[in-house]
Amino acid sequence: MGNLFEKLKNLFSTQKLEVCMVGLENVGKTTMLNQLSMGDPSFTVPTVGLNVRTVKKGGVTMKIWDIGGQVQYRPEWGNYAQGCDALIFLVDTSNQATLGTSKKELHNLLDNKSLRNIPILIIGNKIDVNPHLNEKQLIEGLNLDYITSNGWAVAMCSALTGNNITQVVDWLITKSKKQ
Ligand code: G3D
Repeated sequence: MGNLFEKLKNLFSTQKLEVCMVGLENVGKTTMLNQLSMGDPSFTVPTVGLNVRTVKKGGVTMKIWDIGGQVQYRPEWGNYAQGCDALIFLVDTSNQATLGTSKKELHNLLDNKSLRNIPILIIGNKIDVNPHLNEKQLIEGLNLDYITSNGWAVAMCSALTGNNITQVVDWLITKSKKQ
């Protein structure tokens, strides 16, 4: 009986996920948000330095916060990330010159103790541009092996062409919660 009740509860409950998406300016966050909500009657709240959109994927209602990447917005990343279930950190793989700054900002963000257990998806974006960093170079360049308390994964994709976006969606779905 208990088992049946659990099954019925699961059937009628909705899965939800709140995601914070950050990264330096011009890495492709807004393009990614557009790509994720393509074909979805999504709900947008445009604000200066911030986009929030609700999209539904694989039965999961996802609220995605796209936070500005300019220097003045970076200290705010942690405040938004704290209330989220998952974090997306975008990097432009075609711009090796900004990799060091991305590394610094990622580790600054994760120094925040309240983000210790939040799962992170590192997106190596713009792989349609050549040359671009490969996954190994991205992992080394961002010192990801030093991130031990957060579960992290890497997805190499192109927000512009949609290449490998399913990898991003699949990762997000696995982080959803029954409500
Ligand atoms: P941001 O929100 O992180 O600041 P945007 O970045 O989404 O505004 O993207 C910045 C620029 O990068 C845009 O070009 C956008 O089209 C481009 N871009 C985003 N993702 C990709 C990608 O995967 N591949 C390529 N080739 N370009 C991408 P413009 O010219 O409009 O400034």
